[in-house]
Amino acid sequence: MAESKEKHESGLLAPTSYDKEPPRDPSLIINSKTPFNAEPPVGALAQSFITPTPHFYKRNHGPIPILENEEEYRLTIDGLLPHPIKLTLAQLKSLGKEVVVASLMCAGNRRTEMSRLKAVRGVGWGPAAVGNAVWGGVPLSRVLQLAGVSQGAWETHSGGRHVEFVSVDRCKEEKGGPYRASIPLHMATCPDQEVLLAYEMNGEPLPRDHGCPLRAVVPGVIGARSVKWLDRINILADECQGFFQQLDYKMFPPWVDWDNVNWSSRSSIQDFPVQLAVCSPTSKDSIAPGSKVTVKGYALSGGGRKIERVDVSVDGGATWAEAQRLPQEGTHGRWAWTLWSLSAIVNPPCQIIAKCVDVASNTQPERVETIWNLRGVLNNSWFRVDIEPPKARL
Ligand SMILES: Nc1nc2c(c(=O)[nH]1)N[C@H]1C(S)=C(S)[C@@H](COP(=O)(O)O)O[C@H]1N2
Ligand SMILES: [Mo]
Repeated sequence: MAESKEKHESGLLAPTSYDKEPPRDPSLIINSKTPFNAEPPVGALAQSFITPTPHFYKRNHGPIPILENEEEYRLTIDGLLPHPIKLTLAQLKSLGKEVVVASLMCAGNRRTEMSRLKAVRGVGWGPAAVGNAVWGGVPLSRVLQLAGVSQGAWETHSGGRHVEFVSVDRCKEEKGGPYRASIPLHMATCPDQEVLLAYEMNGEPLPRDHGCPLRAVVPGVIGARSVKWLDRINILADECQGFFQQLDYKMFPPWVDWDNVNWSSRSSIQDFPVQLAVCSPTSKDSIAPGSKVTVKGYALSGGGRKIERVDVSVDGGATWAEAQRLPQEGTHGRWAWTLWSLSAIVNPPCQIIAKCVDVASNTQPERVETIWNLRGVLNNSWFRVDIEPPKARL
């Protein structure tokens, strides 16, 4: 089909069908095949501070774009600029590489758990729509400065201006148009926010599933704003008007449903809240009463807030102990998750519960009921795992 060969200004091709998808790790749990949405078994996550790329969750809204020739790639920067500018990958790389260790998390992480209470719309996700990677690329603030958009000078008194990332993938929600999303201009121009235009993931060129050749990585913010396969960046007077910014990824109270939802009444989500999961044991592990187990998991918070404390109960909340936060490898800033563990004697049947607090003393809600929302986003309620003893042999 000629259409499937349509090349965008960036040199990226956007297939209309799913017959040219990249190979994927067979251990991934597939939540939707087309578009491809998958997460690793949750137990794999607590095994390493850096999530190996094959195990990193994959969240897509259309077929994966293709770059046939790296030299043809062009990133356009446009919008309110007096003249659009175009940059090759080599030009972007010549601006100097920075490395940021940052966790990405989908706003739909733990959606399946929320939908058990009452159905929500959206792809089901377990607790592994999150990962921590080493991203290599050029700081967005540096690229914008080159384009003449610097901190302060371009901001209005009321804030308001945004930086929009536009891809080429064909999304149903955008009626076949590309995925796009925006972040506030002050976030994009501030070097301390460490927003990257990444061309490397875990020391390798960005793989196709994760945005080859160039993606935004917006640390501390829901994954939806870290747009993959960048075609262009627009400086806008206002927020992006696309589906994923206006009609999705907003948080509503539990009493709002599809018959009375008013999307324009709510802000689009940027920073994610404090979140955690128990990675092991899982409810599939039967454990003999009196066994010593190591309870392990991840915890993270948005906006660069580190984790201050992780509390664990192995008796359904009757008693609590503080988990040990694991020392993290190498140099990293404030955007990475915290892995934690606690050894305890368990007496199944029992419920393991974990909850955490970030450095701003933000806590997690005890019950999912209090934060149920129609799109099933930001389920950060206390994490509960029911453990059964082995079945008695007859
Ligand atoms: N172009 C494009 N960018 C995108 C998406 C997409 O479907 N298309 N999905 C977003 C969402 S919702 C998430 S959670 C992250 C997932 O990134 P990953 O697949 O590298 O884990 O990418 C974001 N960027
Ligand atoms: Mo997402």
